[in-house]
Amino acid sequence: MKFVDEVTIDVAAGNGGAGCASFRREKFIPFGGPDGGNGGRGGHVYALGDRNLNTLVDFRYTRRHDARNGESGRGSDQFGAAGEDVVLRMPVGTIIRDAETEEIIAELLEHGEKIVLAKGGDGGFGNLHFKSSTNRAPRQKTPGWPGEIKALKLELRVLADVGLLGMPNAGKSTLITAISNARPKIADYPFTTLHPNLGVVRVGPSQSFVVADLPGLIEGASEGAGLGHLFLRHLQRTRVLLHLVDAVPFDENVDPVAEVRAIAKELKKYDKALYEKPRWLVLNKLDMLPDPVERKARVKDIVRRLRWKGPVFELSALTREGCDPLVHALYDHVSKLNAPPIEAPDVRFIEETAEPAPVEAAAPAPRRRAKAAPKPAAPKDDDEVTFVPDSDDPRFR
Ligand SMILES: Nc1nc2c(ncn2[C@@H]2O[C@H](COP(=O)(O)OP(=O)(O)OP(=O)(O)O)[C@@H](O)[C@H]2O)c(=O)[nH]1
Ligand SMILES: [Mg+2]
Repeated sequence: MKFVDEVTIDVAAGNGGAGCASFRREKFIPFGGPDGGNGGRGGHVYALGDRNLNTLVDFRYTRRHDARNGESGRGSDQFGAAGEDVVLRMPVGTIIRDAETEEIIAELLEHGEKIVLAKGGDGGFGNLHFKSSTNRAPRQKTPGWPGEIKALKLELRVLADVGLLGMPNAGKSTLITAISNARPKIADYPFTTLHPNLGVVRVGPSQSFVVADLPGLIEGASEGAGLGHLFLRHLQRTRVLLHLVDAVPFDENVDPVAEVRAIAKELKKYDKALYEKPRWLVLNKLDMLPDPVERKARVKDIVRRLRWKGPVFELSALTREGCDPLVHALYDHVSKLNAPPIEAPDVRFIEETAEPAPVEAAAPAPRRRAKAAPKPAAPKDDDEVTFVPDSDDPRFR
């Protein structure tokens, strides 16, 4: 399916139906009174988050979405029916902006999240609404209110915990295939991957996180080289970036250190916040160096020349060597950030345990008071009420 992550659409909610001015007319019923009903509400346009969708392609072909108008009111006390609503299903992770002001209207972050994009107009009042004791034959009626019309820009940013970043052929798709359930195309030519692929990594029965495999990024992407750099938006919601590098390039002239620097530069050009996100270095294709001494020297050399301070992982996505420690480290990192904040203890319980004495001392007091002034028994029934004359009342002296 075609992957589309940016579209502009128009939505129009329904207009409210007009109110009706009418009078009851029947044989032998003179002055039947007003019976014109109100108009119905126009249909709303909603957006609904759907985790089963992963592209905005449907909106590329259908650009305008109109809800139905409300029905007009009719005579004989008939109110108009409300217009049918329109529900637009969008992938989870969609950002909805006003196309003119660029202001964010909503972000769909959960499956089933429903928000109103355009509100339908209210129906007008029929003359029945205006009747009163002083105005018994009103002829007023009002037209319905117009529905909202909006031009919207939809942008999809996939929701993933971990993003894969690297030059083409670094082995990003091979890595996501090795650790998750995703099966993207893998080939030894650049730009095999053309759109983001998501994969769920299962660490335990109920422990998992989501990884996003992205197309390759190359130097000059900000000027449009390769596939450009706009797909980097899909990394903006991730918790950590895995910077994959082919540590043993086939071509002797290719320097992995220069490649890492080039990608970091492109990242900075696209978005400073993305550049400052936690980024882990993953040295891939180390199965090409079977000698442990040589391998160690290569890793050390790359890390030293990069002056890399963050975490470094040695990997072979093809043989799956080194994948387990990486997956566990990622899960620890992601689950720590996703964990709900620890709630402050309930103050009521703190007070109770700190001062137990006053509660005991105060306890007998109400019992004594109850003895001194016993409550008169409540009368069971109205018939049983006995009248006790009040001695202060002058009428009984
Ligand atoms: N020897 C070896 N080859 C690998 C390893 N990982 C990936 N490859 C090979 O490298 C080539 C490119 O792998 P991909 O996973 O398609 O690379 P990619 O980063 O997704 O590339 P693009 O989608 O084009 O950006 C394939 O031929 C893989 O078989 C590895 O750990 N060792
Ligand atoms: Mg790929």
